[in-house]
Amino acid sequence: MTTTLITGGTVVSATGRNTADILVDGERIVALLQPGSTVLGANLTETVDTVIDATGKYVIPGGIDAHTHMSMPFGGTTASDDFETGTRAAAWGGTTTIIDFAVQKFGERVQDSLQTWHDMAAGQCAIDYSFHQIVGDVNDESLSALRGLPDEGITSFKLFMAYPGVFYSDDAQIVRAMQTGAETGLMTMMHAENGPAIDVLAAQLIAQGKTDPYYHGIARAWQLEEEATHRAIMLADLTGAPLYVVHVSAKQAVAQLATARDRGANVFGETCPQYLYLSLEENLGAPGFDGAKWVCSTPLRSAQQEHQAQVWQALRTNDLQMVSTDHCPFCMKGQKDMGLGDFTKIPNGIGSVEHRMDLMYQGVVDKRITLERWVEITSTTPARMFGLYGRKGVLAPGADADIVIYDPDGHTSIGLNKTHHMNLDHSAWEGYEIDGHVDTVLARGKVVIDDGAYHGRKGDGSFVRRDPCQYLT
Ligand code: DUC
Ligand code: ZN
Ligand code: ZN
Repeated sequence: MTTTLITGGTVVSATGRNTADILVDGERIVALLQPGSTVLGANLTETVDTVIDATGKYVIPGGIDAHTHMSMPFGGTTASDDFETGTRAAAWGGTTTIIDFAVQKFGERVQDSLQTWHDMAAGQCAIDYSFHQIVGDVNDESLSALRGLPDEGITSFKLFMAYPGVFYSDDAQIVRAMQTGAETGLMTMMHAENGPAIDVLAAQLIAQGKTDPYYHGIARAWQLEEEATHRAIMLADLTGAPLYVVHVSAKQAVAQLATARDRGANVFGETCPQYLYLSLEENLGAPGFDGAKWVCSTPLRSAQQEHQAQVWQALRTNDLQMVSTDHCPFCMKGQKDMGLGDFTKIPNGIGSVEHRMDLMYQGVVDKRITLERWVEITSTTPARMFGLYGRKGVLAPGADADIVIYDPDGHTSIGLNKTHHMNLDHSAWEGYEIDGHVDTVLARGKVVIDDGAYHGRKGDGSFVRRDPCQYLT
């Protein structure tokens, strides 16, 4: 077993920071020590295999991105990152675990879809991974299959109130699935947008000749996110299901979640970097077809309506608990351009898996969140939310040695194809400058990123079985 000592860094957790050395043996952390500690009279720096000097840097638990879609089939095409390229890019950005979505399509068995995702990921990943289960066809058979998910190490499933005819579940299906989830100890994850209403508005806009990417954001109006969020909360209340609302973007949806949480409901919400930084006007409304880069759902919201500030505030006050990416990349050429002349045909999704840790660190620099909250919303809470805490999301003896050494004096220019590692012909984040830098990444004890180079291999990452949500009694 290889031993590694990370010395002199500021170890940051969700609750505080202090100077400590971290001793890693093989894949696990074995001790946090006073700097310069000796063991049986010997200085550890002389006895371990590798010493990493983290002086002047932050040492944090590896990022956990709980919402990615590698190789996701969508709108007649497939997300451009597969498990190999997507997890390697994640590692570059300081993310050491992803939770992706196995997709049950209409007419398919849940078990078969899960097996398909296992087959796609096995032996391909640079970092550890797990799955949520998308249920795209709620029926007696799929509900029965949900009951078997905990035995597979999967403790969450996702429903869609959007995309009629594709992934959509109606209210009757949602109630039945939530009842099953509540009985089985599964977290219900919800894409909360009123899909049938969106489709009416979208068809009307197209008929009026309003075909540009900008109108994607008009069709998917905030009222339809607020309404669906409210309905999901009420159905969760009715059935006793814990609820996790994905990719929250509208301030009105945030308010719905806050109200439910204030009365003690087991309701949680995530947002994504795009809803904190990007907007309907500037991005979806970019000249020509460029706005297609930012077509994702829920959509970017209007800067004039101040959604971004409210979403940042909700992150600060824990009305929203965590930040995932909803990484679902599509190239402009050959994929997004399927929607030239009709925004409804643009595949929905943005690629961000590489940039989440940096983009959220910029929130620390800009004084929107604290350093500890950065760790909490990107690692510790995702671990707790999805049953990984103890093994992931924390730097403590016994935990996996998933460790990021982050340089607050470094700099990251996010940019063009040549300077990111996602399988994308553009960047939705081109031009973003970050006042910090991911220096070194250890994934289960192995240095996978250091000195601007990737040292990992596909197959380094393994499937991780999850416990139920650790916020629930
Ligand atoms: N939203 C996206 O932007 N892409 C994939 C699916 C989704 O809900
Ligand atoms: Zn979604
Ligand atoms: Zn998604």
